[in-house]
Amino acid sequence: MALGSNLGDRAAHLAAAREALGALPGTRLLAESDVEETAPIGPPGQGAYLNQMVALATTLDPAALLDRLHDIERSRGRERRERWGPRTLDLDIVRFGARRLTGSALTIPHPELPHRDFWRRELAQVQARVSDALASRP
Ligand code: A4P
Ligand code: MG
Repeated sequence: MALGSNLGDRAAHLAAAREALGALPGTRLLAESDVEETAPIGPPGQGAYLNQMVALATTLDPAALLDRLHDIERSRGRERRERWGPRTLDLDIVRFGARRLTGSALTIPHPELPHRDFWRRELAQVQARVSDALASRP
């Protein structure tokens, strides 16, 4: 999952998202990447983003997870105005195991993954941390 914010208290939005994701039914937060500041992609005149990626284990299916993500975004005051416009909180499903979905409501893997260096960096970091966490389990 990718977390992004470029409006308001960006760090607080990401922290609230991590907490809300870990509290979803049948869901556990496995690992998180570092938070990084990135230049905005999209219409000009918006502020820099804080971005982060987290790994979840969940029994929710992708559609149910997406509904929950929208609830969490709304709880942080997210308003949908323009594509790639400024937002308090954006939650995207970047990968869902090995699943592939194509549709207007949900495309997995996320189509922007190949185009965003910061996502690929964060994904590699979070995958390494999931492996470390699993390897150090008693
Ligand atoms: N949707 C389809 N596939 C997915 C998926 N894998 N995960 C649908 C989540 N949602 C998915 O999203 C529109 C619709 O996409 C959702 O309702 C869902 O049904 P949205 O959040 O309303 O609109 P959006 O975010 O403006 O569009 P989109 O296409 O999701 O854009 P992205 O890729 O999320 O880009 N710059 C920096 N530096 N960092 C960022 O994180 N993010 C964006 C948003 C733009 N610029 C950025 C960043
Ligand atoms: Mg989005």
